[in-house]
Amino acid sequence: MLAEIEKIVRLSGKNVRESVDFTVTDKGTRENLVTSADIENEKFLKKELLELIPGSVFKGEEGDDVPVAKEGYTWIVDPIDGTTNFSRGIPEVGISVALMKDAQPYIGVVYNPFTDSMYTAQIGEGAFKNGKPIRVSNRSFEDGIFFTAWCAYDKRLSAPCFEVSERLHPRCNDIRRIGTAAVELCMLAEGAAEMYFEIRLCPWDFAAASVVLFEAGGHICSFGGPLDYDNPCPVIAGNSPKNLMSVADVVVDVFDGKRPY
Ligand code: LIP
Repeated sequence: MLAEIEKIVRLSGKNVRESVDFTVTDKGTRENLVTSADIENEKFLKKELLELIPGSVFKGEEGDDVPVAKEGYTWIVDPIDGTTNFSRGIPEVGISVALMKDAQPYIGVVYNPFTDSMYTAQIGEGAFKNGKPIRVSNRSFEDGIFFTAWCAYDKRLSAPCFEVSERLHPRCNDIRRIGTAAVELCMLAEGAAEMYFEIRLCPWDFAAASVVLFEAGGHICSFGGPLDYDNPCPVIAGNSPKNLMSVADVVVDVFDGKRPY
């Protein structure tokens, strides 16, 4: 099953990489963009993945936001994670496909077609990048790279997100903002970075990468509890429980222990 999903995602990546005359519109705010390539790729992935598992449910960012099935298989798909990057020719994007089994994460595939980086994982079978096993690093917080963002889609939340960065930056090695949660979380899985925080992500941004990171020995959760695979939620991740908690403690303090939405 994983090999067949990888083949479909790789083919979709070729389509995205070769997309040139795409149109760009927004989804309500000037920062929340969608391109015709996103929409076309979601249509392609929906057709191929539903044919792969007849009777499965498809949950996608561009028009297919349905509940995860409590029993059986559900696809959670972001056809282009990092749409703003893609729309500007910044080659940091991830095609993200998760397969849930009885509402639990089962398989995750994240592919950057511009760097030909294929991250794959199945629960209990390990995590891989281009077929080679990957594992989180054992770096300390002080040596850690912290991936984060400042809530471009809802700038009322930007100030506290910057406060989290301001409080953590002196304690860690440095901060990065790549612009695609799926790829950033996979970079934690391969040991390129150590901590992650975003105050508001949708399930299709993190579902596939959460399987890759978990199978690579990483840790990921939401604000004081498990990830929500049905609704937008905060996401905190780390290469170790200690490093994850060092981020979570600051996040909880800055947001007064209350999720802002
Ligand atoms: C994006 C995420 C990114 C986040 C953006 C956006 P999209 O996904 O991957 O990390 O900061 O706000 O949600 O919208 O490009 O699929």
